[in-house]
This record gives sequence, structure tokens and C-alpha cells, in this order.
Amino acid sequence: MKVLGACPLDCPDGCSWVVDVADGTAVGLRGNKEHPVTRGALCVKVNRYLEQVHSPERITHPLRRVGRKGEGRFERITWDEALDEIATRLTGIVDEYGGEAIWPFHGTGSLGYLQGLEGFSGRRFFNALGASLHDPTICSIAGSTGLKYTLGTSGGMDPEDFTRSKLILLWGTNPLSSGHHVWKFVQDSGAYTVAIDPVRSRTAERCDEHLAPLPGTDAALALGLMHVIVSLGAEDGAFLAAHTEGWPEFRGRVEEYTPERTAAITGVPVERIVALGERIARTRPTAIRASQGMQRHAGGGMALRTLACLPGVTGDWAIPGGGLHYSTSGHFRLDVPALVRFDLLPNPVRTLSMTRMGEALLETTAPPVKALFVIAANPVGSNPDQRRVIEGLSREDLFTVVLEHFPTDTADYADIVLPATMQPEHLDVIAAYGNLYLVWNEPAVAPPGECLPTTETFRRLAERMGLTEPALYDSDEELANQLLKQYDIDRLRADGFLKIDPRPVPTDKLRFVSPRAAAAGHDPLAGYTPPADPGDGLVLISAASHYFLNTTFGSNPELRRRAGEPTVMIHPDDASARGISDGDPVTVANERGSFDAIAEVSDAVRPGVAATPKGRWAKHTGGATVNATIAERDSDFGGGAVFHDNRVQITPHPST
Ligand SMILES: Nc1nc2c(c(=O)[nH]1)N[C@H]1C(S)=C(S)[C@@H](COP(=O)(O)OP(=O)(O)OC[C@H]3O[C@@H](n4cnc5c(=O)[nH]c(N)nc54)[C@H](O)[C@@H]3O)O[C@H]1N2
Ligand SMILES: Nc1nc2c(c(=O)[nH]1)N[C@H]1C(S)=C(S)[C@@H](COP(=O)(O)OP(=O)(O)OC[C@H]3O[C@@H](n4cnc5c(=O)[nH]c(N)nc54)[C@H](O)[C@@H]3O)O[C@H]1N2
Ligand SMILES: [Mo]
Repeated sequence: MKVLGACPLDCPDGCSWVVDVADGTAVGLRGNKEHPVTRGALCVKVNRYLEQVHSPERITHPLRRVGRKGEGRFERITWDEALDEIATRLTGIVDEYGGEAIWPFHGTGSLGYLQGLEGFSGRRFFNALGASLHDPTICSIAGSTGLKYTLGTSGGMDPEDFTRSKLILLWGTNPLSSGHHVWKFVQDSGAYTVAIDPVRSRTAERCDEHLAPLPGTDAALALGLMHVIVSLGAEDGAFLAAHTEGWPEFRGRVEEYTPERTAAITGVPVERIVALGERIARTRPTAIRASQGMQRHAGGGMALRTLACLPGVTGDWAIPGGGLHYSTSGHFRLDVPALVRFDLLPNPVRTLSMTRMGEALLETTAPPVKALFVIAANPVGSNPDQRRVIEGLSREDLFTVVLEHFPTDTADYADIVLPATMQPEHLDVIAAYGNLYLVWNEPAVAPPGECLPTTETFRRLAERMGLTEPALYDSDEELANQLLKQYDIDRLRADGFLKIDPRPVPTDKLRFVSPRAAAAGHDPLAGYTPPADPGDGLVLISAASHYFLNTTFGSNPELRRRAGEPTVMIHPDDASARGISDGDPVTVANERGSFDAIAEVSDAVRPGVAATPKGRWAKHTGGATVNATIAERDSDFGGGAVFHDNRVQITPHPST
């Protein structure tokens, strides 16, 4: 039997897959050939998804902690015992501190609207209890907010239109590792390709040209390129007059960014800036693929806001194959309010920021966080400021429930661990963020042991707590129907995927001057915000690993083997200044924390920059990962994380 499903991972591609089932077991998993983006191919990680499903490490029964927090010692209990204990603890906490003392901490382990997605699954239950809201700030919020200021939406081009582009700028994005399916459209276009990245990534290696700006200086580079375009008189006057607001003011700002000044800020030579500006000036359509990487900086929101102005100056927004693609999420017409039902909240409640977990667990009062539900997240591995996250999770008075597949670094701090189903075992719906397809995930097999879908876990918990609101008991199919009212759900279910119609971009006028930004207390005019980490030392970028998906797959034996030891890449000049040779064990440290790695001396990073892949498990690497060095600091817009805006010292181990 073949069953159509959807990859649930946090990746732009949102693949459609086919599960082969024999005797009730999933025996094969491959990309759906019919899906125009998946085109039959998965990726180096998801090709091993069934190893994860059948892994002996998988958690298949409820567990209760018997050791100290963090030790990872648990005993098996029944679902009845688990539900009783959780219900009793929650009732006590709500009575004493109020519902806001409960924090449902959702991660991106599954992008399914029913079983995961940053705050949707189980939210009805938490609303009924008046629990704190969870702001998913960890991934892409700065860029989305910045784009909305310029475009009215964060949903940009349809990436399938890259096939019509003549010039493609791959800006702060590494699709060959972090979502490779878009690359086929780039290749099919035959366009001239330029990578803009402080690191010569897998993607940069394959492009016609690579510019390596200093991290966090992209908005200045964009302004400098627009300067060159305007100096040539190549701006699109008709587009500017008809479709934009604030061009005279913005033109003034563009004029400040001469190639010389831009070179001084970005570290990119004047002649390269001029040459690329000239190339953009003469090439229609020009498309930009920018993704989350470049906005993990103090000025990351402004970077996307200003980058989206470039196709406004050239008029590319009006040409098929021109414009910018960041995330397509804004194009979907999903009825999220009907799914999450915030109207069930008894009163307005506070919002806790995902990336401020250390602060929320250690400093927040009125009320303090007393109960934490971790749902499809691994904050010990993925959040900033690992030491403080661990300190917060170690609090004896904090009641922590972790819904998981695997014994992660975070699960080790749970009071109760609940076994969750994996994708072939539950119903779900995915809306890709790197293309315009909805993908349906039909359950293919029965779950192992006593694993339950997140939805079912919260239905049972609601019942155990005696909650009477009928909406808490809607089935998964009912939830899907409520979410997908605008779409032909029967067709979606039959085909496994459905292409949606995009909304117009910009939604009305492109705003160089944004009243919304001004109202939020930001510069009314698009511009450049410099990086903020005040430390000296090298800027450490911790971008996507080719072999892990955040910390997911972090314990897969073959992927761990292929990823090798944790490494930190450092430029030969920076290495010799520190007495470091290729292969040396080094310590990477700053005032927040440190981790150990093997030095990889290479000119694939520019001087002043170091790089290490994200996604390692602390328990495999001496108790700390790169996230021990990252600050719990907000980016300019939306309170996003600043993973790549991070200064560190790198020193050889004393023994070498
Ligand atoms: N294999 C794999 N795929 C993944 C993930 C993974 O962990 N592994 N993660 C998934 C998730 S959650 C997301 S959000 C996406 C993210 O995918 P991407 O947007 O590709 O994000 P990153 O990998 O963080 O960074 C991409 C590139 O940006 C560069 N970069 C960093 N700072 C700057 C800067 O200031 N300017 C410029 N121009 N470039 C900069 C990095 O060197 C890196 O090569 O990928 C998803 N796909
Ligand atoms: N240093 C550094 N850190 C980063 C980043 C970076 O660029 N650099 N990028 C950040 C980004 S972009 C993101 S999105 C975050 C992601 O951070 P997290 O949201 O913490 O994502 P993961 O680390 O993948 O952990 C997800 C967990 O969910 C579990 N899971 C998967 N599916 C399900 C399910 O259906 N049910 C349940 N109950 N559990 C499930 C998986 O087993 C896994 O342990 O990490 C961030 N961390
Ligand atoms: Mo992300």
C-alpha cells in the first residue's frame, strides 16, 4: 500500500512524500514524483526518516523522572498515571498562581498545523486554562516584519518563477543545504547567479560569483547597489511613480551610500560593488532569494526591509521572474483563528518570547513560570544562552512536561515525558514556506508502543481535568476542515498537494517610507542598522548543518558519522595570528559560555568571521554547544534571535 504524506520538518520545501506500507509497517519512504517542487527527491536527512521512526532510541511510553533534573533517568509509567499527575499539578498551579504560570513552549520540530507549528497544537486546551501565549521569535520574525513594512506582506515571489529570471542573487541563503529543491528552478533558468554570504557555502561554491560581506552589513550593500543603479539612471521611473511611496526621501538615503562608503562598511571591494550594481541595472528580470540566515542579526529586520526595496527601484516587482522570495507563508489563506480559538481565553494573557527562555524561567515574576510544556522543541540545543536555559530548566519548583520522539538534551530536564507520534502515524497539513503548495499528510501506520498525536494528548488531558468546552474535543479531521475552509480539501487529500493562488506583492504600494515602522518606533525610512554584539574577536556564524535539521536527526548514527566532529572554520590569517593549525582542538568562548571544536583552517570564511554548523546535542559534545555562546538579545524588529551576531574568542587547547 502507498500512502501520501508530507515532510513535517522546518524546511522551506514542504515536500510531498510516499510511504510504502507492508504488513502495517512503513517499509519505504520517497519523494512524490508528481509534486512539482519535490519531483521525487527528498534530502540527505529525510532519506533516513524511517530510521528515526524505527529507532531503538525512540520514546514509546510515558516516563517519569527518577534522577536529578538533567540526569536523564526515568521510569516507565502508564498514560493514566501521567495524565493524573499532570492534571493534579496543573490544577494546583492554576489555583495558586493563575493560568499564566503555564507556558506552552512550542518549537518547529513539526510544521504541521495540527501536531506542531510554533503554538497551534494544544493551544485550545491552553486557552481554556488561560495559559501564557508563546511568541515564536526563534526563526524568521525579524525578516517577516521588515518585509511587511516595505511590501505589506512577507510573502514574495513564487520561486517557481525563478525559471524566468536572468539574474538571481542568492543572498544570505544556502539552499543546497537548507532547502535544495529551489535550486532546480535556479538551474533551469540559466540565470547568472551571485551568492552574497560571508561564508563560501555549498551554494556559493556553485554560483557564478560570490561576494563575502561582513556579517550584518547586507542593508548597506543593498543601498550601495541601489546607489550604482541610480547613478546610471537605471531606476524604473514609471514603476516608482505608480507603485511606491517615499521615493524622494529614499533616493536621498541611497545617495549617501557611495561605493566607497559601502565598501568601508561591508568589506566588499568598490569594484565588485560597482560591477554587480551595473549588472543588476542592465538585467531584467532580476530575482533575489533571501532567507532566514541573513536576518539573525541586530539589524536583520531592517536588512530584509531594505533588500525588498531593490526590486522596487528596478521595477522588478512588476516583471515575472523578478522580485524577492523570502517566505511564502503570507500567501496562504488558512483560518488559523478558527484552529487555535483564542476566543476561548477567559481573559487577556501575557506573551512570553521563545528566545527569552532564560529570562522567562529565571527572572519573570507575576506570576513566575511554574509549569512548562515543551512541544516539538529542544530549547537546550536550539535556544540562545544555553547555560541560562539549563539553569532555568533545573529549577526544582518548575514542573516540566516534554512531548518528544527522542531523549533530547531538553527531555533530560522533564518531570514527565510523553511519547509523541511521528509523521506517518498521524494526520496533518503542511503549508510550505518556500513554495505555494499545501501538502496533506495521511496517517499510514499505527504508532509504536503508546505514542499519541499531540492533538490526542491534549484531548485526553482536557478530559482528565474535567474541561467541558466542546471545541477541546474536535477530531483531527474536524480541525483540518476548520483550518482549510478556503480550499478544496477533498482534492488536497486525493492528490496529496494543492497549489494555491498567491496574493499580490506588494499588497498595495511599496513603501520606502513606512508609517507602520514609524508607529512601531523605528526609522520611517528603510536604511541600514549595524550589527550589535559589542564584544571583540571573530564573528561566529552558526548556520544550517548539511546533516541535521536544527537538532533533529542529531542522534542519528549515520548522519552523526557523516557530520564528523564539531568543527569551527577559521581563516588562515586569523588562525596563524592565534597559533592555530588545521585539525587543532580549540575552545570557542565568550562571556556567556564556551564549547570545544576542531579547527578547520580555510579561506571559505572571510577574515574576521568563523563558522560552525548548528544542531549538535550537548550531551554528545561535553555538555555545551555553540548555543552556549549566543546572547539572549533581540533583533531590531519583532524580537527575533541574533544567532549569527555573535563575537567569540578562539584559542587552541593548552595541550596543542
Ligand atoms: N540541512 C538543514 N536544513 C535546514 C535547517 C538545518 O538546520 N539543516 N534549518 C531549517 C531552518 S529552521 C531554517 S529557518 C532555514 C534557514 O536556512 P537559511 O536561511 O539558509 O539559514 P542559515 O543556514 O542560518 O544561513 C544561510 C546562510 O546565511 C549566511 N549568513 C549568515 N549571516 C549572514 C549575513 O549577515 N549576511 C549574509 N549575506 N549572509 C549571512 C550563512 O553563512 C549561511 O550560509 O533552513 C532550514 N533548513
Ligand atoms: N546556533 C544556532 N541556533 C539556532 C539557529 C541558528 O541558526 N544557530 N536557528 C534557529 C532556528 S531557525 C530554529 S527554527 C530553531 C529550532 O529550534 P527547535 O524548535 O527547538 O527545533 P529542533 O531543535 O529541531 O527540535 C525539535 C524537536 O521536536 C521534536 N519533534 C518533531 N516532531 C514532533 C512532533 O510531531 N511532536 C512532538 N512532540 N515533537 C516533535 C524533535 O524530535 C526535536 O527534538 O533553532 C534555532 N537555533
Ligand atoms: Mo528556522
